[in-house]
Parts: sequence; structure tokens; C-alpha cells
Amino acid sequence: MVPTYNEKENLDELVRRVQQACSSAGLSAEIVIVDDNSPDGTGARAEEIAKTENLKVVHRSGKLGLSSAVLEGFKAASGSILVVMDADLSHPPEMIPEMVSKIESGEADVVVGSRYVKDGSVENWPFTRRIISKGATLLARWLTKVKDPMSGFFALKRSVIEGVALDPVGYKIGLEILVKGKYTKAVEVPIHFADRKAGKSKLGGGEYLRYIDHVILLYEYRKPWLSKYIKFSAVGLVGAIINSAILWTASEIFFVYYLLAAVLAFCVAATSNYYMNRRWTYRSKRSLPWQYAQFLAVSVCGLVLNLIILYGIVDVAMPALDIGMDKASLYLIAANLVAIFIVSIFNFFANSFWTFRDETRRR
Ligand SMILES: Nc1nc2c(ncn2[C@@H]2O[C@H](COP(=O)(O)OP(=O)(O)OP(=O)(O)O)[C@@H](O)[C@H]2O)c(=O)[nH]1
Ligand SMILES: [Mg+2]
Repeated sequence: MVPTYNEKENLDELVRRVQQACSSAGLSAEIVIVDDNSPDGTGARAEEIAKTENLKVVHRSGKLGLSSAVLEGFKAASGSILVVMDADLSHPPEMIPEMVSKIESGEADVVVGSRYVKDGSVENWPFTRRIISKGATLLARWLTKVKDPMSGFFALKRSVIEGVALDPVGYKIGLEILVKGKYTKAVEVPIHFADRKAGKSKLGGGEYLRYIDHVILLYEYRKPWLSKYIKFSAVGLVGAIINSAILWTASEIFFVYYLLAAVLAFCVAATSNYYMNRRWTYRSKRSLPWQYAQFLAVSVCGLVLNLIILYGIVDVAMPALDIGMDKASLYLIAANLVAIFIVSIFNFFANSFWTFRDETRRR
């Protein structure tokens, strides 16, 4: 499967090297080119080559994206082992037989051509590209054990993706398959990632943002509770900042009585937290006064719980254990952090199973 967009100059060499590598290993390979109506005439050139080689060309109407091109290629391909690679000769076709043989022998269901295992390498990458690639790989660290899940060069059994709903977000269809595919064994083989032979890179700045979006979606898919809790906590942190800012402004600048200022700060922060959680954490489509009231009720309960825990630690537990009297203020902050942590879990579950129970169940 080779997605192409303006790769005319690379096509002949690519096909020649793929065919040569496969035939010398006794493999019969069908090459599927998925071209997005490349202005440089890649599609027409592919049709030319198809007259003499075992090549199928899928034409799409315009630049619809790399990931969806690969998925179209899967549909068009007839084989039971699928190999995906770029057209620009960054990926060495000579590695295909080894990758395929690992699947045929049953050693693996998915094989990734990896730059980041021993003996793997990249050619001449400037410092910034190295850092971006490493950083992006790090973001996916807890999604898969594969060291180079961003690789665009991989092989898989067709059964890995059969019946799996793949979302073609962004550039990294390999990562999507590694996270959602049905497989038990994924292995990596080292590759040398060469500079593209001819033509220009299609990787634009917007791709980086789409990647972050993709990674967030994959974490939500794989660890729905953890990622929701992290989002919920992030909202809580923003809420705490809003709360403090209002408390300070109201009491210091407008001379509002501090307890009244605290109530005001609490109401504003709880309201903005409600909106952020509704839209972002729970992706709720409904906005009902009742839902808002439920959220406020949970927040008030959380506040009371916070005070009870704080009192329990500072006035009951610490004197009983005879600790902390010399560094009282430091212990107060530590005790409050413990209380906030417990309350955040209480709030999170109360909101997940009560305020936003329909959204939680829908998953
Ligand atoms: N069909 C299709 N192919 C695409 C699209 N975007 C990129 N490609 C192809 O996907 C492969 C990878 O794109 P590249 O531009 O090489 O991306 P890259 O390897 O990250 O960047 P470079 O190292 O600069 O080449 C190439 O074969 C492209 O022609 C697209 O929208 N549609
Ligand atoms: Mg490339």
C-alpha cells in the first residue's frame, strides 16, 4: 500500500525495487498505489506502469489525507498480508521480505520498520526534526510498547484490522492500528530511514496539531477513565486559579468582606468548571439547568468534604500523633493537598455517575 501525492519521480524506482526485493525472496507482491489526483501526474504514471507490472491504482478525487488513502488501499488489496510504505523511498523496500516472513512464520501479527531500535537510524535529520520526532514518539509512550509507533513503514495480517473501526485522523495510521488492532505479537525490525529521493514533503505544520488531537483520542480510547480524570483535574486546576483571582480581586480591590468574596469566587469557578467539563471532559450535548444544578451540588458537597478531611487531619490526626506543631503552616498546606486529591476523586465519580451519567454510559 503506497499512498501518493506528487511522487511521480519516485514511482519507477519504488516499483522496481519493491518487485526486485520480493521476487528475489520468492514473494509475489501486488502493489497498490492510492493517488489523490496528484497535480504532477503521479496517477497517470502509475497507470502506465500498471500495464506491465502487478500494480493496482486507486484514484481519489483530491488530497483527502494519507491515513484514509491507506485504508482505501487495504480495501483494494487482495492479499492477506498488508505492507504500508511511503512512496518517496525513505523506507527501504529491501526490508519487505524480512517483515513479511515474520508474519508468515507466526512470529508476529504486526511488524514495524523501526528507526528507534538497535541498528535503526535516520539520515541527516536536523536537530529540530529529531527533537520533534522524539517528542511525538514520547507522547505515544503509554499507548503501545512499540518503540517507533510513528513509523509509516509496517506490515500486518489482514485479520488485525478486520472488523475494527479505524479513525483516519492525521498522518499516523500505523499508530491507530497499533492501538485499536486485534493482535498479540508486534515486533520491530531496524530500518535506515533515508531522505526522500525526489519531490517535496507533504508534512505541514497543521499535521503536528492533528497528531496531538489524535494522541488524545487514542488515550481516551485506551484509558477512558484515566484520561477523563486527567481532564477533570486540569479543569479543576484552572478553576482553582479563577477562584483565587476572584477572591483576591474582590477582597483586595473592591473590599468585599472576605467570606462573601469566597462565596462569589466559588460560584464563578464552579460555573466555569461546569462549562469546561461539559464541553471537554464529558463532551455533553445537553445543557440543562438541572445538570448545572447537579454539578453545583456536587461541588458544594466536595467543599464540605474538603473541610471535614482538613479538620480531621489537622485537628484530630496530627495532635493525636503529636506531629507538625512546629511547622504548622507547611503541614496545613500538605493536609489541604491531600484533601483536595480525595475530593477531586469524589467529585469526579459523583459527576461521572450522576451529573453526566448519560455521557458516561454512552461510551
Ligand atoms: N494519497 C495521499 N498520499 C499522501 C497524502 N499526504 C502524503 N501522502 C503520501 O504519504 C507518504 C508520506 O508523506 P511524506 O511527505 O513523505 O511525509 P514524511 O515522510 O513525514 O516527510 P519527508 O521525510 O519530508 O518525506 C508519501 O508517499 C506521500 O506522497 C495525501 O493526502 N494523500
Ligand atoms: Mg517521506
